[in-house]
Formats: sequence, structure tokens, C-alpha cells
Amino acid sequence: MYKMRESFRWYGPSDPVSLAFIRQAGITDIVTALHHIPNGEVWPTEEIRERQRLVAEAGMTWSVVESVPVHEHIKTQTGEWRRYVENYKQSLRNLAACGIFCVTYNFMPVLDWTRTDLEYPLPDGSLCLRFDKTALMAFDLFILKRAAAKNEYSAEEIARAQAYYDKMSSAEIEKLTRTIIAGLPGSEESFTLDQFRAELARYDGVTPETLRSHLIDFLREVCPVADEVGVRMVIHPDDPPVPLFGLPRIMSVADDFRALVAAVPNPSNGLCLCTGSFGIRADNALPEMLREFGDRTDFVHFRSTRREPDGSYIEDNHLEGDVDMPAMMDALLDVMQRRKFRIFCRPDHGHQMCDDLGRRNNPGYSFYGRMRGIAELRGLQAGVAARK
Ligand code: DNO
Repeated sequence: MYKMRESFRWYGPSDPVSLAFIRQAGITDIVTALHHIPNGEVWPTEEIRERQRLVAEAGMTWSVVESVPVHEHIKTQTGEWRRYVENYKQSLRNLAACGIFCVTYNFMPVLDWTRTDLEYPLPDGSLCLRFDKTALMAFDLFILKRAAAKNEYSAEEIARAQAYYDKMSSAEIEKLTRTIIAGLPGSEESFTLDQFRAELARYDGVTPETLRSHLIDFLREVCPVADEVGVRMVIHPDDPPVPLFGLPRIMSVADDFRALVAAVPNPSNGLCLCTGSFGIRADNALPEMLREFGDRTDFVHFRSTRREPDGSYIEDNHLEGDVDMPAMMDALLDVMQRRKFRIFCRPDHGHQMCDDLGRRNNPGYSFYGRMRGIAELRGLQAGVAARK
């Protein structure tokens, strides 16, 4: 029976979590990126090889890239975007030449993933990531002061955000601002308030249709190269999969991926099925999506969120929250069996717990929380597999 190819994200030599620890979690495959290369530039073969060497020395393989970032100018088709597309193709060729064939990317404008609290305390003393809709609205309306924001929320929401903002200290305002725009790990971008406003302004008039056509143009350029060198490009969904700051969102539901495949049927056009991101929307039927898109899904992020009625959510333990993990695992095992292929899977985020607490951590990527995650997923897999 084909089992998950167990992987862990590692942010490179500056990651406080060591490769030695990751190996002891039973992991075989590393997910990483050359975070020091500026967005848009080519990833040189020597640098890729050097990173591979570090991972190999620790007894594992660098198998998945997360991410080769897509330069903002490609998303808006402005400035030097054509040069960035050519560079992207070259990075794919270089990765393939080094034997790396799975490349994650996303097409979220301006911000990669977004949360409002990186240390939300849970009753058991661990800390999780949280998205609080009221805090986000308070930031948008009263800190960022985005002009159109007041038209996008209801009167009741605005009143709630006002009450929330009125109680905030200047330290809390500063912290929330940093959490939202200073760049979460892997996002590669970090802004001040003014820079953020300028970036948002670049999307004035960019509708979801325009952004989608830019993504399709990008894929029509890079997929033929990816097909040729055997790379699968796996798009990560919007996180969270709802519009933020008036920005267009185009990878939030199953229909979004269907549209991409219809426009660019190339085999290299693939999906990174992130259960935590898609799972924010109750209208995303995750196991069905995995079964439908299974042939194109080379990478799965396992994470579970717990939704609250107002659009807020916390990141829960991997087998708790709203995601039906047993059903996901069942679908995963079926898809792998059908394809005769082991899909790369990683526990996406974990709580800060035990010896993670009080240490420097990349939010979501502390060691023990993810170790608990992989242990639970592995157990779930053994149980579901035994019944097949
Ligand atoms: C967050 C991650 C994202 C993801 C990118 C993929 O933890 O899931 O930052 O890596 O969106 O391009």
C-alpha cells in the first residue's frame, strides 16, 4: 500500500529547528526554499546543490520547494514581469537538473498567508495561530484607514471593530500591525504601513477576472517548460480563502482550480491541497476535492482549523477542528493507490507546546507541535490503511 511521503518544512540554516530533530521525527523529505534569493531572480544551480548537500548530510532529501515565489509584477503584469517569467522558467530548469520536481507557489496578491494573533493561548497551555475577523477589520478601518473598507463591512461589523479598536493600547496596535504586514515566514515580503498602502494601490482596478487571466498567462508560459523538465507546479490556495483588504482572490474554492485546469491542461499544472486553508470555507468539500484533483495533487498540507460564526478561526490540533481528517486520509490512500505514487505530505503548522514555549520560533513551525501533528497523522494513516 502506498503511504504518505512524510515531509517537514525547514526554513534553511537559520531555522531554529535543526535537521537532526526533524530526522528524529521520522521524516524522510525536506520542504524548503532559497529564501535569501530575492523574488524574481534565478535560483542558481550551485545554490540549489549546496542546500541539497546540507539536507543530504542530515540523512534526508530535499524533495519539495515551498515556494519559488511569483514576483508581484507578474501578478499585475507591470514593470519587468516578462523578465521575471523567464527567470522563473530558468529556476525550474535548474531545480529539475538537480533532481527536484515538486514546486509550490501561490498567486495571492501582496500578502502571503495572514493571521492576527501568533500566540493565542489554548486551555492546555499551548499557543496557536488565530485569525480574528474583528481584529482584522479594526486594522483595516482604523489603523490602515483604507478608504473603501467601510463599504465592505456591515454596520454591525464596523461597530464591533470600533469597540475593539477603542480598547487597544498603542503596543497592541503596533503588534497587530506587525503581525499582519511585517511578513510571516515564507512570505518573503515585509511592509511598513505606507509601503503596504502603496502595494494595495497597485491593485486598484485589478478585478478577480484580470488576476485570474494573469495567472493563466503565467502558467501558459511556465507549464510547457515544467512539462519538458518533469516539474509539477503545485499552487497553494489563498490563506484564508476570502477577500482581504479589497484584494482579488482567485484560488479559494474547487471551481477556481477547475478553471485553471480548463485553461491550462498541461500535466505540470498541479495543486498543493492545503486542508487548513481550503477548510476555512464550509463550502469546500475537502475529501471530494482530493479525489477529484488527486491526479494533479503532488503535495498535501495537513492542518485543521476551527471556525467561529463571525469568520474568525483558530488552528486546532491536527485531528480536531472542522477538517474531517479520517475522511481525508481515506481519500489520500485511495488516490495514492490509484496513481501508484506516494504524495508528499507535511503536517502544516503546529502549536507551540512543551519545549517550544519561550524559544525563538517561526510562527506555526515550532518543532514539538508539528511532531505531535505528524505522529497523529501517521497513526491515523496506519488505522485507516489497516481497514482497507
Ligand atoms: C504558510 C504556508 C504558506 C505557503 C505559501 C505557498 O504556512 O502554507 O506560506 O508556503 O503560500 O506559496
